[in-house]
Amino acid sequence: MIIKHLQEHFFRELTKTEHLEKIKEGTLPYNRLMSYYKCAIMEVETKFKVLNEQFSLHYDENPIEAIKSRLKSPDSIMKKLRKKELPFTTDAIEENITDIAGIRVVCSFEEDIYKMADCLLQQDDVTLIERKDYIKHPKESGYRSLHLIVEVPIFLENEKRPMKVEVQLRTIAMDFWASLEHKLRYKKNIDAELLEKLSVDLVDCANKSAELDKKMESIKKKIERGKVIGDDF
Ligand code: 0O2
Repeated sequence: MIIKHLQEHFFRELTKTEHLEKIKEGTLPYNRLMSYYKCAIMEVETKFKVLNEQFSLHYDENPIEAIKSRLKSPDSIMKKLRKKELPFTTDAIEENITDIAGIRVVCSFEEDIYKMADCLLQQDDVTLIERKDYIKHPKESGYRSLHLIVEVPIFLENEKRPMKVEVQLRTIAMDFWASLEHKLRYKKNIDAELLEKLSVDLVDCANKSAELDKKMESIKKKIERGKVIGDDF
């Protein structure tokens, strides 16, 4: 009786350890890949910080207000793989999901967005994979931002590895709008009629905030011209 009990206990412990080993084996390549994406985020983030520093030194202006970065969560990765009907493998992740590493660059003015994007893309270790201009062509929701998928090398101990990073560039106003709209998009159990009404209100807000961006930029340009000419404007 005791022997049987011990045998069962031993077997349970054995399967527990085997299970743990299997999980460890499975998560190692995933964790490794995620750490590569983290390195790629650091590389691109540094590029933007350097550009901001240089603009501050040469032109006495800071085109970048904030830089935010995130690694896509395992949950969101799983959802995306399922949606695309892809296997849960690191190869499938790397080949098909381009926004595992995400960087959001928030600028004060629209022209800074294009300036920063051009400066990044001019660098000889940056390859443009895809560009989506939702500022010139806003989404139906009202969403505006410039999206770039770029590939940058990360330098490991014995290897140089190209990694994809999604860069979203937007103004403060675009960012403010997108975070509010994001709240609505992910709100569960919201009444359909209210959802429709709020979506219409948000499109209206997006148009107004685009107008505001334009007006502020035109004032900024007049101030700059005024600085050079030295008279009133
Ligand atoms: P999260 O939580 O920000 O990561 P994709 O689904 O990425 O393969 P798609 O639809 O062509 O393909 O990508 P898109 O539209 O170029 O960019 C997707 C990302 O842009 C989203 O990521 C959002 O961050 C942002 N985005 C796009 N459209 C909207 C919008 O209407 N409102 C807001 N608030 N953000 C938007 P995720 O993965 O959807 O979400």
